[in-house]
Amino acid sequence: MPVPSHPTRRALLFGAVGSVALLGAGTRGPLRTGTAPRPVIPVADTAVPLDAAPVTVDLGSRTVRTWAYGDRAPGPEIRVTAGGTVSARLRNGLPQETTVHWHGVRIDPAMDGAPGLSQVPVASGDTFDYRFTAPDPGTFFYHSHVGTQLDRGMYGVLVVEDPAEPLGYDAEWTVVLDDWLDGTGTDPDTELGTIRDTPRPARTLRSRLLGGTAGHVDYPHYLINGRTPQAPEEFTDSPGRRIRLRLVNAGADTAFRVGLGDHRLTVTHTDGFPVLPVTVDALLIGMGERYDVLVTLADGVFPLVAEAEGKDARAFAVVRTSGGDAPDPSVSVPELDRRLLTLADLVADPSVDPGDAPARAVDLVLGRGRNGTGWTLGTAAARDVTPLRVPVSVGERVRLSFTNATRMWHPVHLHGHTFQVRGEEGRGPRKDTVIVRPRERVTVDVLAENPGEWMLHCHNLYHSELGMMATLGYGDTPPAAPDSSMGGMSGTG
Ligand SMILES: [Cu+2]
Repeated sequence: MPVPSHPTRRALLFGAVGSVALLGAGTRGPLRTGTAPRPVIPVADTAVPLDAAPVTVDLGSRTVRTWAYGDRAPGPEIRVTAGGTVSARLRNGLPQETTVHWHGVRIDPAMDGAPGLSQVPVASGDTFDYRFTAPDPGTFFYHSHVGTQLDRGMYGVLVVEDPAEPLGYDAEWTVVLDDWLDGTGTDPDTELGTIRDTPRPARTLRSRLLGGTAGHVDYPHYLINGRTPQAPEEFTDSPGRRIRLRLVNAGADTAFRVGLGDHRLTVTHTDGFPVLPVTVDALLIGMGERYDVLVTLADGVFPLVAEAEGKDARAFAVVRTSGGDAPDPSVSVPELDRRLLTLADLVADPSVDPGDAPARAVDLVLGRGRNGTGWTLGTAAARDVTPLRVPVSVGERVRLSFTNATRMWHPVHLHGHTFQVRGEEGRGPRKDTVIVRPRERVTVDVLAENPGEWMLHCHNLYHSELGMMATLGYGDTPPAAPDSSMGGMSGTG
């Protein structure tokens, strides 16, 4: 059994037997390392339990009442080998309906968890079995797609392992970033009401890197793997070892600038897909994005910091390869202000770049609603009209251009696909979530290989709930019946 990297996280192995062998000592695959054994449950062909319920979770320095999958957030880490089957049983113990969305996975629409579009939401007290093939190796995650549930504790990581992993590394750590307010005297539904009713907040959170307003919510806590900076996650290994960090931003309204004191980061993947490796000091990760980086560990005790961009606060963890005191959570990390990864740095590995010219182009606008309230995603002529139907045949490419006509950045996410970002000279990474800053225009090519109706939305949860949500459809599937509440992230209002 592997030695896990998180003391309290449950890792669940299932699917192909190869995934178990990959993690076994003495095999080609990397070991997971850390401070204490983590239970690993080999459950070949057995569903992973996702028990959505109100619980009390321990954030380290305090406990809070929230909703989560099991007794902590993040929920169970699910691992499967590419080509294998993910099988998870959602039991809805919440007082309202829910779904699970498998973010970034090229998935059967019926398993995508888009409420009111591809799935009837799972009622309180009911059970739903998610079962699908995970076609691509990489770092993914799962989360509720109903209402503001994502901004409670309703998320977890899905790692799809490559049976022929080309990267050389000794161990891997999962690093999940989150912004937290639930159970601290407020909750996400209360925040949603405030944002809806006061488009101009008293205190403006601004970021030069994000080109304007950074977010709406000044959260009381920012977390790495569900821990506050006062009681941080501690990753331990040995000097000289090469570690793969799988970074996931599961936040609702916060971009994080990530750096590791006295180390550089070699970026190898974004949103699950490989890029030509690029070495930087820090990177910016928006909600819904993932980055995989390699670090070679130095000798000492180091701060792993995720600055809540524009919010004057941070998430924090400790990386330890020797004895000594842990750094203070407020320690200065010069790497954060050195060479920062940009989108222009990222070029898809040639093995995943689709290349061909698109058959159709669709220009989309990220905008504000009438009178400056709410948020929209649509065409210039009809900014808040959905669904969008694209007349392409399966196998053709669609070019989507996103123009940001607002004063705030938006991480735009497409379900069921990854897209080729078309940056300078047409080069860029494969992604499923891409940051579009104010006044920026970002172009992506989508291979139309998964016909159906798919959600296309801002991954700022409050923007999608307030209308920055569209559906994109192609193929023979007829448009979904309009749902009166499809303007939000949920189908339920
Ligand atoms: Cu947005």
